[in-house]
Amino acid sequence: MEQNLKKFQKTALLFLSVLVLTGCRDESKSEETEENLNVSNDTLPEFASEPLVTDNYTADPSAHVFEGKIYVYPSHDWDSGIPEDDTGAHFNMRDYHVYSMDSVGGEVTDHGMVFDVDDVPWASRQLWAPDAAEKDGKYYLYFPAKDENDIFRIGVAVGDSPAGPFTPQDEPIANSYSIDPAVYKDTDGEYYMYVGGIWGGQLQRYRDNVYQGEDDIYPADDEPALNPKVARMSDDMMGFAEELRDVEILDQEGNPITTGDNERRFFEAAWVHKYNDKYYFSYSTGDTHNIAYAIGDSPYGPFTYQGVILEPVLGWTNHHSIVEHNGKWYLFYHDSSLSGGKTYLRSMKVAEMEYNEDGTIKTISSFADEDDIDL
Ligand code: FUB
Repeated sequence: MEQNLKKFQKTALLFLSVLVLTGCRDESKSEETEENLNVSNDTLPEFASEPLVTDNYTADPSAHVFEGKIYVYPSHDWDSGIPEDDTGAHFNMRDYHVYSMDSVGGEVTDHGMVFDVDDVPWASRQLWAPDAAEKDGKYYLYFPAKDENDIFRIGVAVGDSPAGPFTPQDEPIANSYSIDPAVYKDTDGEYYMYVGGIWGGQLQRYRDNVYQGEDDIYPADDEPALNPKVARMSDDMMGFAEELRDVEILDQEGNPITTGDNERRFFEAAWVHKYNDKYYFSYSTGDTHNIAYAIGDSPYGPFTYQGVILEPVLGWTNHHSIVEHNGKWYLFYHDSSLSGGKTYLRSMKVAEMEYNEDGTIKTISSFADEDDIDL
């Protein structure tokens, strides 16, 4: 009973802290108050780890082991002065940097800017969360950006080194849409791209892969939630080998997670990894700020919901990647600690991730001690 009360108090404190420090953002998105936050650092709680980089804001870190090192492909946050709105216009990123480290805890190398939005012929703005893949000695950087019609598409840029530079292609990937590409290389050598994000990520504007127009359309609360999408990549890694299909996320009874189940339904930030021959699909729940995960037997799913990998961080968004290096598993994520709580100025961090014996993942907190959260 006492333990339950403590857990409730901790959760309530954390929730309040996120609301206070990042602004109240409710489901209806009607009361956004988080722009131009000026939270002084002495109001911040203690964090479990430090930002990996402090001379740039970095978010949405996608980590991979290439050539024996950990390479990280983050978004590059900056303060562009664009006011906040419900489409996420204040996330107005315009270029990418690539980072690497020999191992977690080692020096982080900034390989510099690998391309700018002006280098992408089809893109107009908002270079959001990228990911990278290697095949046959070539490196592919996948990224979402808005086209001239303000519609998110997925682009690809190609290079000869994991550190870049990368040359963006003239057109986005055919039949691509929405945001947050994540490319998973399966143990049989096939590659799969997962995409999708609701609200600013525009996934709600599509049905059966067809754009329905600018109006946002959501299923009713008791209907299955909008699903992320997956497609196997073509041999040349420049496109899809098949149509995008739904990634189903089920509850333990085998029923689809519903739209109203905000604690568990998919919002954005898909990632897939394999552990003990099982596929783990992890994602952000968005307005409930969790990194959740579900397990399945195929890269296509369906995936059965298991729980939370990372609790809400300081800042509205939560976005991660998972990588194994030197026999340990790591969760790369971001929070807004370095900017004092500005939700669009984030910093990438890393934590070791551990499994329980049954293959479930131990939940991680980005705070040193949630009891210490100082409101
Ligand atoms: O960084 C811009 C967007 O914020 C990403 O695409 C989302 O996943 C969220 O982190």
